[in-house]
Amino acid sequence: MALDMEGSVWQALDQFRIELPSWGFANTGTRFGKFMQPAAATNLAEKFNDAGMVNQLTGACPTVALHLLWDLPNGLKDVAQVQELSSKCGVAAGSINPNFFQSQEYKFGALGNPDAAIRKQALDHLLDCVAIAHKLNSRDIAPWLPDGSNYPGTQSMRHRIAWFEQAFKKTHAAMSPSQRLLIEYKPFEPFFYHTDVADWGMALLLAKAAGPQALVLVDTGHHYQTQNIEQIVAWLLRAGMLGGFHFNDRRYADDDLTLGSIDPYQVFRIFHEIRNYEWETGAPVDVAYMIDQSHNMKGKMEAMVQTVCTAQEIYAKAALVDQARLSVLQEECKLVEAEECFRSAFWQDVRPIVKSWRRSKGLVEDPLLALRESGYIEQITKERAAANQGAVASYA
Ligand code: PSV
Ligand code: MN
Repeated sequence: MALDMEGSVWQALDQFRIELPSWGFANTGTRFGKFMQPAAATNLAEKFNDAGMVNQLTGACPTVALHLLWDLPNGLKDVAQVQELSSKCGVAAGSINPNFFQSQEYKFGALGNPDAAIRKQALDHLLDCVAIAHKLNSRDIAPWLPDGSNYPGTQSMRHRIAWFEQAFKKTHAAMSPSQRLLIEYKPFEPFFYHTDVADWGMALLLAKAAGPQALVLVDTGHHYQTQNIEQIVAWLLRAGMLGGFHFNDRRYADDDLTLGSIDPYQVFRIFHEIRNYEWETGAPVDVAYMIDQSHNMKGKMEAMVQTVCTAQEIYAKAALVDQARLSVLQEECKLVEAEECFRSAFWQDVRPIVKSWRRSKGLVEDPLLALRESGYIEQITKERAAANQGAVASYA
């Protein structure tokens, strides 16, 4: 490989940032229940503490995503507490995620509910998120719309599209020029016949209807088996409509497993698509990399640190693709050479170089080991065990 490997990796890692999800530190799990962990965060202060620790260990996570009802149950009134925690823990508030799936009113939809009063309630919630994001200096508002139906013929899919367009236009009008609306899609769950924003095409059209600051959010777990996610990424890049990612891994559906645990090559292919676009255009792509995982089996802190390290390692591999050579090989349709050029970057063991980058930044060389040796997990286990004992594990 002719590239300056260390230089390429260091440069790539210097600019790589990934956002932590507040909910990944709490006792979340599956629809069927959760295995309670005594060290899980039980309130916002603990979530910020944990996020601060992950950032301290990895140096790559300056922001934490907030889920509105879970983290700021009193809306704007909770902003001061978030600001205080941010400065105490050294992590800023990141994307603001509205919640359209918890309230009983949303049985027939939130922004797409046939009842105008419920649509208004949902829109008011989204507008609150814009105002909260503004106060917190958060750039991205990231709505995921669970709206859908379970039985054919029971809803007008077209009417609901119009309601979504109206709501997003109003939301866009309320945003400041620096804010972005990232529209996330998902094929199914909680509804199983139709989901209003089921794929990237629907999210793209809604974003276009909303206005220029609306973009698409790709959650890697929200695709059908064998779907070519990097191709979706390529199209969104081409259209200038890629806003960000929710990273996780999946085997069957939206499994929320740790990034790269099932298919690291998939993550590499996504990162490559972005880096290839940057190489070709000479301009950095402004996409938000965010984690969206629920750790039911692994320890919350270990899973998060492992995820960040994996993201850094796979991003570093993608930085090793010899773009100039690959481009020539593609032009000449040299299939095996092109594939080997591409894959040889993936096969590289970048871990020693990632370690040397960490050393150069004054960070710990091995964040997982440092976490284990820090005593942090023992400490939070002691502090939080009692509060976690009373938590509800079952869904029924
Ligand atoms: C829905 O499955 C989703 O991916 C959305 O991003 C939610 O905000 C998040 O999960 C909650 O974990
Ligand atoms: Mn998501």
